[in-house]
Amino acid sequence: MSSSSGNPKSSHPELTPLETAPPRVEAPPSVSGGLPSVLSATRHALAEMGPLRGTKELLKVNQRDGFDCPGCAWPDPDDRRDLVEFCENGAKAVAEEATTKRVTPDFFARHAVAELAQWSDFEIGKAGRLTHPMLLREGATHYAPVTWEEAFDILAEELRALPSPDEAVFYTSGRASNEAAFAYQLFVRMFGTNNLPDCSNMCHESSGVALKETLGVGKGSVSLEDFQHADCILILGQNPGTNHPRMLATLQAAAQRGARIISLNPLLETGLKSFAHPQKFWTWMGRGTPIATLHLPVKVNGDIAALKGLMKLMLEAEDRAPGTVFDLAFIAEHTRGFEAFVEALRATRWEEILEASGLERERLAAAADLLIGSKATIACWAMGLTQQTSAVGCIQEVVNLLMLGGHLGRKGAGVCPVRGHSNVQGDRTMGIHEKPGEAFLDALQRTFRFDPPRHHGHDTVQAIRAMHEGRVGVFFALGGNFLSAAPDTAYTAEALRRTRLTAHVSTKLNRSHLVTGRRALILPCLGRTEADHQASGPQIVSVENSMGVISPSRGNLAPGSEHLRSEVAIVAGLAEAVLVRDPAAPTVDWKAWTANYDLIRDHIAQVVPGFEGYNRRLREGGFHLPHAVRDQRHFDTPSGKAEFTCHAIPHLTLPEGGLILMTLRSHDQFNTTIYGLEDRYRGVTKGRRVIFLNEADLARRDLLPGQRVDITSHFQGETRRAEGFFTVPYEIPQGCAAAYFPEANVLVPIGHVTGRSHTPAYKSILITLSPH
Ligand SMILES: Nc1nc2c(c(=O)[nH]1)N[C@H]1C(S)=C(S)[C@@H](COP(=O)(O)OP(=O)(O)OC[C@H]3O[C@@H](n4cnc5c(=O)[nH]c(N)nc54)[C@H](O)[C@@H]3O)O[C@H]1N2
Ligand SMILES: Nc1nc2c(c(=O)[nH]1)N[C@H]1C(S)=C(S)[C@@H](COP(=O)(O)OP(=O)(O)OC[C@H]3O[C@@H](n4cnc5c(=O)[nH]c(N)nc54)[C@H](O)[C@@H]3O)O[C@H]1N2
Ligand SMILES: [Mo]
Repeated sequence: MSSSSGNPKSSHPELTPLETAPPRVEAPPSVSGGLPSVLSATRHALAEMGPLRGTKELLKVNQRDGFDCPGCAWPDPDDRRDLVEFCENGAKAVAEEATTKRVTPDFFARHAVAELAQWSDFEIGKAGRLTHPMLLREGATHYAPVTWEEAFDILAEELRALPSPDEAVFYTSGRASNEAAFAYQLFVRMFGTNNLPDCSNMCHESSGVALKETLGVGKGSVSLEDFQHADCILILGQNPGTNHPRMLATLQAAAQRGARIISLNPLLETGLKSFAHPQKFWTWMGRGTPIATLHLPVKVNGDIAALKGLMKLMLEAEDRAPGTVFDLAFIAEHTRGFEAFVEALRATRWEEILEASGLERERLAAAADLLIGSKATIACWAMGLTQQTSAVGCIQEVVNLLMLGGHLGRKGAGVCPVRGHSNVQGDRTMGIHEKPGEAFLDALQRTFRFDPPRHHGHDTVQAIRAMHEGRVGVFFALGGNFLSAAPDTAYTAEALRRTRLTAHVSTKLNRSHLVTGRRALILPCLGRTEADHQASGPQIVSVENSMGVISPSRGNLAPGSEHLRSEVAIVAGLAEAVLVRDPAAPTVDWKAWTANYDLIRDHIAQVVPGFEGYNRRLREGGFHLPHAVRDQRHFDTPSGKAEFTCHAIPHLTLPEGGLILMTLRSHDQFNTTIYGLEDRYRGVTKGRRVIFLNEADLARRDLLPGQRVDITSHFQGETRRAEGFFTVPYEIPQGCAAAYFPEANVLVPIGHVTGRSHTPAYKSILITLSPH
């Protein structure tokens, strides 16, 4: 197979257009946050919302009576009543949603779908909020307005006509509230399938799999308070300055009281160099607080080797002075597999470690010293680990490292996968999962008296393949931008085109609305910032952050249009239209659920452990879900112990002259939503179609800085191409390259997934370059 992105006019509506002018490139700044953050946030807020709405909204983010930030999943301090937690990228997320611009039926009448596809993702997003349900009829060139009833009828007609419920796919992005997510998965299972792929499949799935196997719980084991007690904090494959800016305030406080912070990342990200809290005026003038004590510039995909190097050094120190490095009591009482693990570690050769990690032994030794000296270590990670070729093994090596020192179920220590979307963790807790657990299904069966399907459904990559093979008639998405977030853009586009109907519940226009099945629906919904008024009065929803804390969220803005419906109301409307009523069977009163979300929460409390007294505790401000490892040092694995595991160092065979490419986020985007064209912390502005390369790699290929290149990816004899990327010389290990998501997604082979989590290996793509 070979696909290419020319980008070129209408023949490739799925791809982002080429950029003809080169971006501006400067040296990256040495301090993050500070005044530039405030200015950037203010500019976005003013441009989208105007002065009044803008200020009002920013003051409501993450406050007890306000809404949960639609940005990332980093937790809020427990007492947030008198604190306005300012965050530049949170402000942009709010501005993007609370914009006063509108995408009306008139907009769709003026712009054909084919024309919109020529716009950049930035331009598409800036068009504004969707206002009406819209239908793209078969063969039509333009979307036209429909009523909600017509929209539900079309969905019911198509869904009921399927030969099997398994020929429908129901995707979820991680912004859906707990209430919407619970109602949605219930509807989908009553309809008869577990085809519930979600953005988690592309995100932290590897963390869930890795942690469940070794520790018995697929979630992080630390709370925010632990950061006040940690001696050492590892930040692995994560760029918090951009993607979790509020985490920098936590890290700053830790650094100021003397905690050591180690960054393992091919890039020295600006947020990890130094941070000036945008709210603490006196630090603006200064140089900020240094964050990372030590930076390890690991090669892309070299983390297993690096972690083994660190653990080998710890083992050598333990051999020299037994009982001083390892927590032997913890290991004996709570773990299994220690001897085999140590044996494998001893057998791992230093040459292999140094070659695969690209790190010097001295640097590793400096980091190992910090780890050895730490009584409480936290390991944080994000996509730099989860989207590698051996992601599950890599995360399990992180677990090994913590177990050696007993850093689990101890104050100031533990695992901290830092989640992406603001409620991605909650959606999973609510049952958005293509492989639901038996206990969860049993609880659904008991509570709602129906037989939920027991066979597993499609994850994201399987869903794309099934669509491509013509085995799916209807693709429905609760949020997100499936086309642009998924791997292998051209393949995914073809997959979507082969369905009969694609339908998206969305706040804003995106490329997934432009590459469709035979028919397509856009169902516009309320966002987090907007007041949700139903028959019983104003509603609150709830979300779970990255540390298992459930909080209420209440929007306060007037809805962007009178035709918007809440996600709960849309799911309920869909269920009423689609599910065939058996008068004898007890059914869900979907209308009552829509009228009063308390009823949904009462049912959640019956099905999901940890949600007893849900409504009461939510109104008291929220609550922590129990966590067996954190609370009781209990490991819910089959053996009842935390498991040491052994993993080989992965070796990728590069093509001649090849590089390994990671795809990542700029400072000015939220996933596929492009806020602007400024990657300020990497010094690149006014353009996104860039590829970051080591100067030696440029020279070796006779390429100049700022020259345009075409990128070819290689996988099992297949090639894929993306054209017209400007080279940017950058401090990145030799042999490695970086480009932005979603521009580079066309290069990610559909079959290139991490072993057991089936996550696309977005961070390990084998490429070659040629002049454009
Ligand atoms: N403003 C903003 N906030 C966001 C998002 C956003 O797009 N914008 N997205 C949200 C979502 S859904 C998520 S999942 C998170 C994502 O948050 P991150 O995971 O921080 O996002 P990425 O940009 O994918 O960057 C990952 C980091 O991994 C590093 N990396 C890449 N490959 C490797 C490797 O092989 N080894 C190591 N050690 N590091 C590597 C990169 O250099 C980069 O610093 O952020 C969430 N928050
Ligand atoms: N190459 C590459 N690809 C990646 C990644 C990568 O690092 N590299 N990261 C992956 C990761 S971690 C993730 S999480 C996925 C993200 O995948 P998705 O979650 O599918 O993508 P988003 O870009 O976050 O979705 C944006 C759209 O969501 C809609 N939206 C926003 N707010 C709401 C809301 O409140 N309700 C509803 N119903 N809709 C709303 C808007 O219409 C907006 O256009 O992408 C993955 N893709
Ligand atoms: Mo994510």
